[in-house]
Amino acid sequence: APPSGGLAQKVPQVQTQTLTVLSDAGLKITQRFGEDFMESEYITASGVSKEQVIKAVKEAAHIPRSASFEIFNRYHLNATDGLIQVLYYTSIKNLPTVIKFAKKYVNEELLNYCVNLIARHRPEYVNANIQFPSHVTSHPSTYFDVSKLSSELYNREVKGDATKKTEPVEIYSHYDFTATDADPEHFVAYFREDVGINLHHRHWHEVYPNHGETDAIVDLDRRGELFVYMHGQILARYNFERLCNGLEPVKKFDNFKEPIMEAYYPKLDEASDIKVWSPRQPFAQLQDVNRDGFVYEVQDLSRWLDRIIDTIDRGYAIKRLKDGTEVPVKLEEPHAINDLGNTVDSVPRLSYNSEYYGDLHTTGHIIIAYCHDPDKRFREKGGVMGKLEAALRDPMFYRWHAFIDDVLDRYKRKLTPYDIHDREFENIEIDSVVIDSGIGEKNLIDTYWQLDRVDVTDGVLDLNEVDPKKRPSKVFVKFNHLQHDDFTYKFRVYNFRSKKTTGVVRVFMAPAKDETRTEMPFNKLRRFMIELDKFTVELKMGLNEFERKSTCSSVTIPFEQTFMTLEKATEYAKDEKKAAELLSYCGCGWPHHLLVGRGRPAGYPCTLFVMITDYDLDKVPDSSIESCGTSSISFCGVRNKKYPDKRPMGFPFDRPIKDPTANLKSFMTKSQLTHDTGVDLEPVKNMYTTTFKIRYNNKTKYG
Ligand code: CUO
Repeated sequence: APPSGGLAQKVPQVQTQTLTVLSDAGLKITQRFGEDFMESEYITASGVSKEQVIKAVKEAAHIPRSASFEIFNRYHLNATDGLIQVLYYTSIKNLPTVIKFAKKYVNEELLNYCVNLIARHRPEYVNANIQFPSHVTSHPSTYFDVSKLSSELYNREVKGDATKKTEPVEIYSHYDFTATDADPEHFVAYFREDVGINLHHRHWHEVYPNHGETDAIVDLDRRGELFVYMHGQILARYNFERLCNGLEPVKKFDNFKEPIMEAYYPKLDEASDIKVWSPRQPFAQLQDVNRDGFVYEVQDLSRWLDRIIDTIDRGYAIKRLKDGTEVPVKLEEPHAINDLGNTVDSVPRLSYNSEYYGDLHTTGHIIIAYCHDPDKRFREKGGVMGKLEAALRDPMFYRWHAFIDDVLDRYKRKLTPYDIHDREFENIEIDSVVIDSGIGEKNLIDTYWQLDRVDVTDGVLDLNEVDPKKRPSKVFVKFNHLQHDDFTYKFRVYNFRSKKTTGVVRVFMAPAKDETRTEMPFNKLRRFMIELDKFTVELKMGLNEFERKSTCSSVTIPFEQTFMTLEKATEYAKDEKKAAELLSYCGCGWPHHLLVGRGRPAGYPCTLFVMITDYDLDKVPDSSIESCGTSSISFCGVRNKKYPDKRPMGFPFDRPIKDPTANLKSFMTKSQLTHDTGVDLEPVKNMYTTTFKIRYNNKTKYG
């Protein structure tokens, strides 16, 4: 039972709100499963003491309930360490009690984060393929314009008859309600403000947190490298979208004194109307932040940056050991990119030296999030850059991450280019690859808008508190998002070996030309390369003709998974067969509706690149690249297993080639040279490239 006395008096009690997002599907389902598991074999013998629970809750309660919990804010994160450990190690039987107890005292968003984190990591949930509902279903006002909902419900209350009151409510959230095309940045708002990509981003950081004392949660295989790769891929995709819309690629933000031209007015709130996110006007400037008990200095960004650049250039890091001594460590493959990613992010437990290299990435997020009111003289809340679930909405997210990406790419630029042994899979030849979307013309994909709806009942009505006879049975939000036709890749591949063999097929795309309508040299193009798919294929001797559906992509997850409701999650949890089918089914993954970018009405020319590598060399013991899964192994790995591909992430585009003028075609020759200088220009036949078009239709289909 919860203790009485000191703690209870210090912390304000929960305020009851009916029409805001009070109910938390994450918590609800944990309680439910907690009860279910009481009877099951999952009961663990281990547990934590009552004193440990109280200590952890006290620490977490230092963050006021009225605060907007920010995952990029290390003061907030420090407060979660104990609670995460307690939730991770307490027995499943006691979990509901501990959560209920913490809920009384702890900032709700903070607790939600901790619960989600353990939901992603506790073996009991992971092994049983337990799904948790999507954050949008419990917090719709964070993603949609739900302002019409209260008037809708009020009108019913006043005008409606008794029967009407229980009918489902449907409100429409316009997809571009935050600005107009007078602001060129708004051309790509449909991408930045897409609900699916924001959900993916939040989920990714819950799967790969950068803080905490629990190794099982933090010290995950190739975490730092995946941080670099996944965010790099978001940038490549954003740049593709910008080029489709006639905008230049995003400009990195590396001059901390420069005014920020890009404004952002989010018009959304977090969970309740008292936590509205603040806008940022054009020409804002970074300033030291000193408010709410936390201090961040702009100068620190420059200090840490210099130290990181110095480390990359010298090839040695100053590693701090547990006993406090410092030793030089050589930056070597394959570990260095992972360690650098963890150092820049930064993960105190995994950084080379968090005292020396600081916290470059997350501090940037927070300083940008507060630049409109750094000392709180206007009592303003933070901007979206401090929040996982909304940071991608802000144009500054991409400028900041283009900077971070460039810092880490500096290391990649120092690596020896791949030689023929890295690139070639001898006697495997790709004859052709064709994209077929079933419209007659090959190598053409159509895009358009799709009207869909999501069930947010759990997020807007606390069902336990409202009389079922008086509340709508369901609440839906209708919204538009970009969509593309499903398509199939058709492969013809020869295996000239003397036995059958397994290959890893790696599929990428990029814009055919840059913003100046010029073909890009390889060393520029490589950072525009978008991973579309990665899968294994058995190649018999001779000719192999096989197909792969776009819906199988190793990067994306299906719509229903991005928008998983509590109802669906519960249904899956109860049906063992279904749960088994949905192996590794989880909300982390790029939304499938954005597998490819928007294109242009006349058809936007793109480059398709395919490479087949040797599975015997690439495979990872105790992990696997699924043949056609519903999870995003490329962006999220495999739950509680090793990252399933031994190659550096983004291979073969993760590092430059020697000749700065060489293009993709040259990269695909044995010598990698542009001009015939008497050396071998023979093609590497396990690689293939062709062009295709994405045709944008400005019309809406119904989902
Ligand atoms: Cu995901 Cu800056 O890391 O947002």
